[in-house]
Amino acid sequence: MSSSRYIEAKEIYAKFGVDTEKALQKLKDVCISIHCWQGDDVVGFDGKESLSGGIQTTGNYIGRARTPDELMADLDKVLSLIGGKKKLNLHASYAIFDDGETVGRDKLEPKHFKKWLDFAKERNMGIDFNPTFFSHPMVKDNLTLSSPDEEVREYWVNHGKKCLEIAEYFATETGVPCVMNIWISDGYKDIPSDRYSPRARYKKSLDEILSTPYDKSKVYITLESKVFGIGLESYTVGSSEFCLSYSAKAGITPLMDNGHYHPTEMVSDKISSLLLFNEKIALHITRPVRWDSDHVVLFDDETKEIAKEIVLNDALDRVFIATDYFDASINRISAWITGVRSVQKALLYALLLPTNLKELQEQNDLTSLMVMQEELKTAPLGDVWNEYLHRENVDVDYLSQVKDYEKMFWRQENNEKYI
Ligand code: RNT
Ligand code: ZN
Repeated sequence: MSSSRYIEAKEIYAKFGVDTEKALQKLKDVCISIHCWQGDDVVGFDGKESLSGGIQTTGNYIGRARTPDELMADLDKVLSLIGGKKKLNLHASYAIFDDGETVGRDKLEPKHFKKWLDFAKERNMGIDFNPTFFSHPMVKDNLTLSSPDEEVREYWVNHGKKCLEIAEYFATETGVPCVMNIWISDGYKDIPSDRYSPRARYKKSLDEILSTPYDKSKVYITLESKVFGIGLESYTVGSSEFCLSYSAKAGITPLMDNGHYHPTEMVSDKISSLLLFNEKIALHITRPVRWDSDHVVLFDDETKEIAKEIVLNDALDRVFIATDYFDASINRISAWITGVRSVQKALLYALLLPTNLKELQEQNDLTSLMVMQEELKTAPLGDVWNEYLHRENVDVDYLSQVKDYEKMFWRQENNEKYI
């Protein structure tokens, strides 16, 4: 039964011309691809190399998942406290090997992800996938697909090809298309003498990876750009211009991570342009604080504005939405949930906007537009949000559950994970 607060909120929104039932219905079907790497600080299982690639997790809060079983258990806790449709977003570095087995990333096979497939299938989820072009001894001089060393470049091309096969396997086995995202951190700390050749080699490598036959109805290849990384401040090979041009030319899907631009550049402003020229686009939703810091996503202005661009342009079925943040300074499970819920809450916020906002702009009634947008900020979104969670059979309060989970582990396992 709906709460009296929801019933009242429904009436308030109706006065704005908004149907809360429709909004709730739409939100139910939006799929969020949940990144697995929040649970273990992006370490992975295929070698336990320390994190490289110009990205950094900070904090030493207890409870980092150290094994596939721990990560899966933590993910289950997260999934139990998030409503809506979900997909699992895996990195190749999360391959699970049999005891004693070691396999190079250029030789990975579907069987190394069978446990993840079973995990996802049991939970009715599709899987998205990412080749891992970082945290590995074959990253030489901070270069992979753009390396002048043919042995290095070839190794990573083979990794990309293997991942494409694995992505198709996930899609076939789950029956849900797999988004395979390519991101490399290749670049230089200081001013390069040649910006052209590394990009030419990256282009060639991508062409080689894409020459692997694959079923385009099953796998969507996305390409993620970036402006800089730690130790890669002066030049990144996979810049925005490179990635957008390559995607357009090769007919793959561009991916924007909202931490990967200059601080006053907004991804919310870029979405409409990409929608005009691409059937599908992809997003990594994160929260950059002063730089690409990958803070936990909050229900903040830019997240709302991103959601607004997706919803008001009627593009919910054209945007692959994934989360991408990693915070090790607070309980990781709570961080995971806060971030995904914030994305969903922002989408609900956008779904509860009156459609006539666009008309006000067309009529140049910018006065009403400002007033309406301000009034809507304090409309009773929280009551509709709680109703959404209630209908999804998910508790509003996740904090106490996360704390209980933390305590339980602490007691039961006596417990290295929480030391
Ligand atoms: C890094 C990129 C990339 C990674 C993940 C782990 O800046 O955002 O998407 O965060 O692939
Ligand atoms: Zn990203």
